[in-house]
Amino acid sequence: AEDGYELWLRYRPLEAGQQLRYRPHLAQLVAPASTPTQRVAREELLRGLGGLLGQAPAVADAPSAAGAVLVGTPASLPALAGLGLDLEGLGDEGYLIRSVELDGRPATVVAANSDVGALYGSFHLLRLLQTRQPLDALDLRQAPKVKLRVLNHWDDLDRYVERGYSGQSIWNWHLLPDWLDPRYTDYARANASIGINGAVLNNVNANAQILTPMYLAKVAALAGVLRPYGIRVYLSARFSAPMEIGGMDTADPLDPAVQRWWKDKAAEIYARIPDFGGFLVKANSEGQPGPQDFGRTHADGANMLAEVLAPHGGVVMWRAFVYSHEEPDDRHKQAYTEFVPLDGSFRDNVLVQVKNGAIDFQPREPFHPLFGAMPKTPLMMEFQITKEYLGFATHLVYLGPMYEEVLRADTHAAGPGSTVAKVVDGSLDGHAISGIAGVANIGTDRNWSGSHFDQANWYVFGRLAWDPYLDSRTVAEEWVRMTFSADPAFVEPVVAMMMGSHQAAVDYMTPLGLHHLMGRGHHYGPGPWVEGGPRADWTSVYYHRATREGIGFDRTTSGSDAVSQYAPPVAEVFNDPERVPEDFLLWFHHRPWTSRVSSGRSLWDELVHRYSRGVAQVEWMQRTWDGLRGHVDAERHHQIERFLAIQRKEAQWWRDASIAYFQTFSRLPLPEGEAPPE
Ligand code: GCW
Repeated sequence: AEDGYELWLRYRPLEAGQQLRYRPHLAQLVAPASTPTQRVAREELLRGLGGLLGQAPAVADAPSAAGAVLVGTPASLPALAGLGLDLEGLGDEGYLIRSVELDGRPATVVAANSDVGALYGSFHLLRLLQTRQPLDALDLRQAPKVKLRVLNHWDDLDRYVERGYSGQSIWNWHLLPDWLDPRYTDYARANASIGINGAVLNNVNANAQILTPMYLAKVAALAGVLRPYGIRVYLSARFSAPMEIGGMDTADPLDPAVQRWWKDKAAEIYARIPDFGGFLVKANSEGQPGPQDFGRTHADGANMLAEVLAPHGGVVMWRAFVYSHEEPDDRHKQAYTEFVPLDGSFRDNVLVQVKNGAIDFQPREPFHPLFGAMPKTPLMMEFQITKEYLGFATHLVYLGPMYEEVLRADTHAAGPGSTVAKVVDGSLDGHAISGIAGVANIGTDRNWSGSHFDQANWYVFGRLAWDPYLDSRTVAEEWVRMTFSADPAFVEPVVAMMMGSHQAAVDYMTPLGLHHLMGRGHHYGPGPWVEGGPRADWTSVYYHRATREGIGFDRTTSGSDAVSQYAPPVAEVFNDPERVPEDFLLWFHHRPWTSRVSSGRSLWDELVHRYSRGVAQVEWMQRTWDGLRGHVDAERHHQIERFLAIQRKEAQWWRDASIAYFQTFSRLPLPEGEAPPE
């Protein structure tokens, strides 16, 4: 059934003409299979090529025919050694794919320095076919630009997924370690196909039980499934674990007994999982325990854990998403205020993991002011793949353009061109480690992500983690071709739907830099009126601050002064209502309803216009998708059509509710041609 289970690895037969074109290049497969990783690479190629070409290539130990494909390392496949391939610079995860001549016969090589590099190259070769690229004169070199490319599962041990909209946790703790669900293998294949090399298995709001022997046995079993695919396992560590499962009465990071407890725990973990990746920690945020409970700093806490992991090669990913809802200062400023003074005091196996924006995965946020502000510390990017604030799994919202916008933003930290991508990949400040994390949107739903199009967000996350300079449109095209159809009459409109979908959601939810207007708690529908009353960190009525005169949160130098956390050239622009990008106008400024914006409209009219534009864009997506019936199987077409209908209904809900609410402040009429909310 076309239920989406196979993701972008469907490997359905190509068009007959394509098969004819490709077969001569893929007649014979020479891929050693003496290690687990080599075996999975060979299996994937046989499965993929067999599916795409209608018949798998013949397997041989050495090339003996035209059209051989050689996959391996110079060590695993001696035939590669004599070809003068330049494997330097590919590191231990990169690969090259090249068309060569062997004894006068055309052949293709997929070569790497390591088995996992060859596995990544195998997936790339398959992608070339899936996207119908020519195989005649290949000369591709790829190496990941970021070292740690990690999914963060917010999965609890009872299989509830915090902010998960695609069923339960795929980790069946009850049946582990004895039953290894085949889904784990398919999960690993999907991740390896896009270069993801780490998975934090449990929620950052961590349960200390995961560190007990019973659970560690289960974690070790999962690590065994993921290992051949180059994926390391990490765990979220609860800072107070020594108290909860260690019987101690403190978790003070400077207490020698606490340090010894963690040292033993690390040894215990590495005895079971020799390639364990390390710990992810959410500390002193939203009520979680942390070093500050004992009068210590984030650096004290992170360094204590880093110290016990270092001898085993592990890292600490310490989250900077720290704020207190009791703190009356602008929440935008809290992480920066706490972390910048600690720059330079972290051990070198600590990464500080920073959300893309300073509030919380809003539909659109300016880049987090910490990027560029901690040059002595490797900063990991934390993106959210699950769409907590973007319509869950129901709304079609492709996150590629949003990720790209943040990665390309210029921090000006070391002069112009100091993009967030350069901070994150370590190139700006010369860091040896670097990382990108994505909060997973994966669950037990047949289609993994809750909707077909949300698979694209998993995909684009992985592709951008590998290369943060890729453009999201190219990635969307790839994904559409692999997942649905390569027919240009289909690809073009569907990519257009995807590329416009993020702006559409911003328009019908939180236009012009508004943010956190969602219903409190669930974060799904509109709730700018804030049920349950104000909260200190929202500094009164949420962040929109609507009044009779105007709307928006004043973060300028005369307001909360969050702008001053950015480098001067950026701060200057954000501080100026005439120069700030209009998409962030009300993020940084409180503006009169009657002030003019660049379209020539008043702010009020522009707000209404953008809400309506968002709804219209969803209607356009519906019409476009309706017109594509027949290009894709009825099963997936139907579900997407119904989901778009839900999105249309809810975009209207967002628009009407928001406009009606804001109108109680502005008391202005709707502009000409705009229907009033029903
Ligand atoms: O986005 C918010 C979520 C919480 C989450 C928290 C965090 C895991 O609403 O559910 O907790 O951020 O990132 O720590």
